[in-house]
Order: sequence, then structure tokens, then C-alpha cells
Amino acid sequence: MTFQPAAPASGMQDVLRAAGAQAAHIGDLWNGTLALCTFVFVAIVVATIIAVWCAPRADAATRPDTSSLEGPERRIWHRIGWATGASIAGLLVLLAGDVFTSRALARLPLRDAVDIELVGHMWWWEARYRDADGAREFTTANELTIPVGRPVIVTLRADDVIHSLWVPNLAGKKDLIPGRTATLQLRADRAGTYRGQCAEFCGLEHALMALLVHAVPSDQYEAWAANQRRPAPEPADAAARRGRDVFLNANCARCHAIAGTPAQGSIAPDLTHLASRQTIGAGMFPNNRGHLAGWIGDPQALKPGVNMPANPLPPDDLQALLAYLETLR
Ligand code: HEC
Ligand SMILES: [Cu+2]
Repeated sequence: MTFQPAAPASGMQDVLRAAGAQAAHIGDLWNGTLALCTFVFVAIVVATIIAVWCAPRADAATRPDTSSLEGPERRIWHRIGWATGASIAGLLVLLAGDVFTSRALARLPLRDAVDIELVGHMWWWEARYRDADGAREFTTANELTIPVGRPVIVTLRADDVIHSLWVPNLAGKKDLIPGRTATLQLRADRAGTYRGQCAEFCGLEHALMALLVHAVPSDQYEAWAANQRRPAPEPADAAARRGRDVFLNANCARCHAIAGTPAQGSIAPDLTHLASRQTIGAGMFPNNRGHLAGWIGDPQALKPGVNMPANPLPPDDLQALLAYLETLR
């Protein structure tokens, strides 16, 4: 299989390039830990060199000069005491850094947060944007769009097996455990597309289970959300209309939903606004006609083990179906 990951424009899973408040706290903890450990490492190397340098030397002809060992034992115990104290102090500093980081992470202001329920499936992500007003809710898959500067509460659930969400540029890692819910709070402070990855082995396609997070300015987010709330647009031309019939008559609707049509399957990604996503197959392939055609014809060839059957369609039907899918903006 030739595998060309659909690389996002920025933020290729880089913990050291924080693009949000939570990742910045974790980055600070990392930098502090690295600085302290580097200092300890250098100190130990220097002490070792000094000890080797000053050690008594001998060869066949001369007896070792052990005079440096004849100092009072108290002095050696002193040094051991100091070194032990310094080690404990260093560990306490790390512990304090850890505690303060946890507190900082828990203190993200959450007023006016975007509320997203993210469900891990083998091997894709279902995202429900929740709202106190049920009519404003909508569902999408594999790509989140969030407003820059506004907090996001991601409620995590797993449908089948354990998964883990990790978008390193934005936040730490959190497990999705069947039967439990967890939450991850984050805020993007810089616009960009950040790649996340399932970080807990969840089966055959674990490595091909990515999630893109698009952080965009607030007005762009509102426009995107308003569009996602709308049902799929009515196909404008004959080819797309025929494509919709192909979709509804093939078995696609058993698994997939397209709002505004009779297709209401709920065990696979919602396709209502498929064309507004950059990738297909959980961040794996660019969302274009060629990859869609390959995916629909033989998804196993692109993502072995995937829970979607092959759909050998007559070429005309396939072209019409592709034309229809491209209208799902
Ligand atoms: C048995 C259930 C099932 C059927 C039937 C099915 N699919 Fe899928 N489909 C899936 C699953 C599961 C995925 C997610 C796969 C993954 O990424 O691991 C998927 C993914 C997709 C995607 C990529 C969506 C995304 O955002 O990544 C497209 C497009 C798609 N299917 C189109 C179709 C079409 C068109 C048909 C009918 C010809 C169809 N599917 C039939 C289960 C199904
Ligand atoms: Cu997973």
C-alpha cells in the first residue's frame, strides 16, 4: 500500500510548538524538567570526571598514592548528605512543577465554552456539537473546527474499545474508556490546523485514526457552524440527483446519515457536509474525487480492516455518486 498521509498545513503533532493555553502549560513543565535534568546530568558528569581525575593512580613501578583517601570520614559523609539533599530538593521541584501544571490545566476559564462530544469508534471519530438549544446541535466526523480564543470542552466517550485522544499542539492526552466519560478542556490561541492521533492501541487501524482540529477566527467558526446545522443542499443538476439515488439505493444509508435525505444510518461518519472536510478515512487521505472513488470502490485497499464493505458500482453510477458527494458542502 502506498501511504501518503494527508498532511495538515501547520501543527504536525509538535508538543514543543504550543498553539493553545493547555499545551503551553505542559510545554513549560517540559522545559523546566529538561533544564533541571540537564543541570543534574552535567553535574554528575563533571563530578565523575573530577573523581576519576583525582583518584589514586599506580602502575607496576609505583605504589598508589592513597593520601587523598586518608581525610576524615566525616567529610565524605558530609558530601553524601549534601548530594542526597540536593537530589531530594530537585525531585520536590519537579513534583511542585507537576502539581502547579495540573492546577493551571484545571483552571482554564470555561465561560462560553464550545461543547463537543467526541466518540471514538474503530477507527474514526464522531463529533457532536452540543447546544442547550437542541435545534442547534449537529454531528460531524474526524475533523473539529473550533474558534480561536474560546474554550472548548470535549466530552470523550468510546463506543467499542479503549482509544486515546492526543492533539499535542493543543492539549495533553486523555483516554476514552468504554462505559465512562472523560472531559478534556482546551483553548486554541493561534489559528491553524493541528493534527491529533489516537494514542492508545485500539486494533488493526489504530495508527490510521487521526483527527484534525481547525482553529479559526470566531466569525469563520460561526459561519462554519451555521452551515453544518443546515441539512444537505438539494442537488442542483441531474448528475447529482442521480448520485443521490445511487447513494440511497446502494447500502450506504444503512451506516451513513445525510441530513435532509432518508439516509439516517448512525454507525459510520455523518456525510451531510462531507465536502467541507479536508480529509477522508479519519485524516488519512485528501478529500478529492480520486480518493473518494478509490475509497468507495474498495475501502479495504486504502485502510485494511476498515468497517466499510466494498461497493463495486457501475462506472456511471460511481461518477454520479461522486458528483453528488461533492455537492455536500
Ligand atoms: C457497513 C457500514 C457501511 C456501509 C454500508 C458504507 N459505509 Fe462508508 N464508512 C463506514 C465506516 C465505518 C466508515 C469510517 C471508516 C474509517 O475511517 O475507519 C466509513 C467511511 C466512509 C467515508 C469517509 C468519511 C470520512 O469523513 O472519513 C465515505 C465518503 C463513505 N464511507 C462513503 C460511503 C458510501 C458512498 C457508501 C455506499 C456506496 C458507504 N460508505 C457504505 C461504514 C459503511
Ligand atoms: Cu483508536
